[in-house]
Amino acid sequence: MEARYVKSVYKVSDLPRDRLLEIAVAGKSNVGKSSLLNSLTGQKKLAKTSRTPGKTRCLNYFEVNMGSGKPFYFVDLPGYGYAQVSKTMRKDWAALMDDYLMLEDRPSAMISLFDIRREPTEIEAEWIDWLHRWGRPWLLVLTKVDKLSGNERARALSKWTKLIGADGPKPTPFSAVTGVGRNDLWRWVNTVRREQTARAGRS
Ligand SMILES: Nc1nc2c(ncn2[C@@H]2O[C@H](COP(=O)(O)OP(=O)(O)OP(=O)(O)O)[C@@H](O)[C@H]2O)c(=O)[nH]1
Ligand SMILES: [Mg+2]
Repeated sequence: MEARYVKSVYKVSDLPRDRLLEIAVAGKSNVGKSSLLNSLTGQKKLAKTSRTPGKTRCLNYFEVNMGSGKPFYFVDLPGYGYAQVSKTMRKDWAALMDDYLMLEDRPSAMISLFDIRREPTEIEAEWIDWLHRWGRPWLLVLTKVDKLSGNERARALSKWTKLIGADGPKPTPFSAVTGVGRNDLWRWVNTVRREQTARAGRS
């Protein structure tokens, strides 16, 4: 497997036009989006990670080549929800994210990240409702599970499972530190790729 940085997109008119499958990674700033991509690809420095939240202001495209099948993109989305950044910056991100998520043809699928230590709020419930209505494949990933004990982990997992509901995908616990959840994520990504190939073959 090979992964490489392709480009940073600041406005939707600059999106790549090659129509490759596109899997977006979304979540609050500091939740571990870039760390997850580095862990999945086994390249520690692929996506920039930072202790300072809110650094990423654009969509970062990474092309992944699995050796078989078409290459696809992982898209590292800008993290939302940090008060430290200026109002103008926040407005720019929100506009970019809105434009991107309103597109008819992308992303093809979404990995939505939440810190397993945080209690889900109304905002998370609304986001999950949106994902249900969205109609494309999505997965909810609970990050930083290495920070919790087994009991705490189980409790958080059941809370999120309930919030997603029986008609949604099971939440996937993940740690960029221990590698927990990596295989589950790859399995899901490959299912999405297979479904996409099958759909393309039919049309
Ligand atoms: N313990 C632990 N720390 C993690 C994990 N994933 C990320 N971190 C840490 O959390 C911080 C933020 O991680 P990033 O991957 O940069 O988060 P991000 O979501 O890309 O943040 P933005 O780009 O600002 O939106 C870094 O200090 C990481 O080392 C994890 O699974 N376990
Ligand atoms: Mg990041």
